[in-house]
Amino acid sequence: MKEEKIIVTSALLYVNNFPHLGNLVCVVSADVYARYLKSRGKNVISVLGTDEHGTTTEIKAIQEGVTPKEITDKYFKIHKEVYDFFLCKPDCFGRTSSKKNKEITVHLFKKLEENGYISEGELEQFYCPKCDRALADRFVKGTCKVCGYENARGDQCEKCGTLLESDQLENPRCAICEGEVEIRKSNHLFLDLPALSDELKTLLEETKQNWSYNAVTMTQSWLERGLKKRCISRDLKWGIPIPKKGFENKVFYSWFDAPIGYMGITAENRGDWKEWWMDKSTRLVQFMGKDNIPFHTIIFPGILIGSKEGYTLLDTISVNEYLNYEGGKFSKSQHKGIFGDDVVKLGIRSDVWRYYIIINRPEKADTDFTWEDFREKLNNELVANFGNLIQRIMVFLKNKYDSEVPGSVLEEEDKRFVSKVKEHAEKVEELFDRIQLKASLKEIMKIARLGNQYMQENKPWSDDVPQRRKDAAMNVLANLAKDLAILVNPIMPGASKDIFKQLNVPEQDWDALFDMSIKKGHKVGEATPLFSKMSDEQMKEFKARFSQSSKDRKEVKEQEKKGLDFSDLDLRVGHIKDVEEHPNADKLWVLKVDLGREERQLVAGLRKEYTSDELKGKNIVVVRNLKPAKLRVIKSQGMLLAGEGKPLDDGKEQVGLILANAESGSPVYQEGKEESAKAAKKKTVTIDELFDNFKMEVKQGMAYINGKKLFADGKPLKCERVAEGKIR
Ligand code: B3M
Ligand code: ZN
Repeated sequence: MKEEKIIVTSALLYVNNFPHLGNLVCVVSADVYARYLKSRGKNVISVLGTDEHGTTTEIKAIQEGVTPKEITDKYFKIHKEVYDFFLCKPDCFGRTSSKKNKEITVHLFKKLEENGYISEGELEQFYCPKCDRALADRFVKGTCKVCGYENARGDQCEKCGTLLESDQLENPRCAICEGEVEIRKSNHLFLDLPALSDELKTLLEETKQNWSYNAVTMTQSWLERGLKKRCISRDLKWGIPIPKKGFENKVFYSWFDAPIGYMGITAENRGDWKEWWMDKSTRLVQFMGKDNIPFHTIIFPGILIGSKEGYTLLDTISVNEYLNYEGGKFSKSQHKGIFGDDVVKLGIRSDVWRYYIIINRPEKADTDFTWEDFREKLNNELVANFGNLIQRIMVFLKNKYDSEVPGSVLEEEDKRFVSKVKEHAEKVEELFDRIQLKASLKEIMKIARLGNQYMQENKPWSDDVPQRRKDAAMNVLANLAKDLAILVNPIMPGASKDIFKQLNVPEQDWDALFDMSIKKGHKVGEATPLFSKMSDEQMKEFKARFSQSSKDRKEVKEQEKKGLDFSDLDLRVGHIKDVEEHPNADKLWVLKVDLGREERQLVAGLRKEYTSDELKGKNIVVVRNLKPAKLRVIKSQGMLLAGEGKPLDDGKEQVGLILANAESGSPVYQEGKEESAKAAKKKTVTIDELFDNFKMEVKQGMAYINGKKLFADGKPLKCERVAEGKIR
């Protein structure tokens, strides 16, 4: 018989942000399960990677003034480092923006079209006349009619969680330029899910015994309510272009190509990818968070079934609920929670995090990360129970036996102990098989507790215990350490490796369990503790560093009051395209300024100092994140920088523009701090904040902020007409 093939996948995390501990639950779980299967000698490949398309990336790119590709490259690297740190070792690792994924996505789309599962239809959609683009859901912001939140996104209100239809969004505006939007009609493509619903029902019925409860209920309710045609095109630039006439300016919805990414990533890594993915007998096991369910149980299988090419379909799905942080959601912008990049720096070994993620795995309900709980589980379980047992075994072998494993005939009580351990180990196996990872780890910890008890009963340190008893017990315990290294390997591969090394035996797989292969006379290696405890102070320090309790929040607020720094300012080079008189203020010009990716309207009080011809065509500097204001009814979206002071010849005071010799859109940075231009900027800065926090001057004709010279594209900013003065 041919050996069964198994593919294990973890959800492909969005690559426009730092992954937090909650995101890592499914990544680590998939890795644990794949490692377990490998230890069992199964024929398995694990797939992991990054989800790179979609609106969030495109918006972030616009905000940061870089290309979506640059954003994804930057975060792809960060994600890779985080997965490495967490010892997640996929066999196939890659990105949904790869060439292979494009090919496969386009291929599947064409098959779906051939088979009649794609239709065209018109959608009413927001359109920004100023940006000249149709606005995909998240490019629209407005006030949520349900809760009144003013910055609700077009698809969902982040505050109350409501999924918004476009008519539930009051006062809609463009998320890029904050301008008013119109409604226009736009042509889109739809996947005919209703036509696939019978086959999707069959898939559910045939495999649901392998699905976690939350996946079954949600999928059932989707199917019962009746599937709708699903729009698979988007008016975005960043994504996989749709190869169809009339859709040249559109890309696939990122949830269309993201799950196909599992195949794309396999193809990136292995020439034989079709042998895995085009074989109905391959078992596909998928791990993810609960918000991803219908995409994996309905849309992705729908795509695969509709292609009629016989792809491997979902067999087993393990969906986790959310891991929250100290009673709330993770939020990088609020400095709330632990993010992958922080974890890497804390000096706590990866296995501890993996242990904690699994022992606290949100399987049936959301769970909470708290630093108290983390410390307690680390100190009282991992160190005091598991680590302690291994440490005691190793230290006794060294001190009492000169590092040589003793041996003696096993007696009744030893055999009883071993068979009890075996019972628990069978449970571990059964629970791993059912992907009950948390319960499985608890069972392993029970074995360690039994080991500690057994050692306590046989007192290898005591002179009152007969030597043959002590020898038998130490032999059993040395073998137990090896068995624990095998059992715990999927969850804590680092510690497992260390135990094998300390025992001075090669790393072993599941089938070596209970083989008693460590024999009398075997020399063991050095004993070193596997984990160390976290002190109360350390815990408190971490807590203060990462949580925003109300006290911390106050501190941050105060800090904000203390001042902004240069990296909070978003200064850009802008090209003056057009100049008009302000209709009702004779000191003001209304400028149209090109900022590279967008155009802004600025009202500037320069009519006394500059003619419109003198302004037109100049490359100036704009504070891009200045709170928009209305100056005599005309909206001003930013402020230009001008100097005011004495000219070179020491003549009369003048006003002169700060000019840049760089392309529009280029970020402005302080001398030697080019990197800071890429930092996340404060959302908006008010005029008062600007003048209260920054010392802005002109010295020898150059522009300075807080004593540092300003640059754009490697060249210093100059002030025309003014040599010494201030910037206003
Ligand atoms: N990127 C959602 C997430 O990061 C989404 C998963 C895609 S799986 C193909 O949680
Ligand atoms: Zn706009």
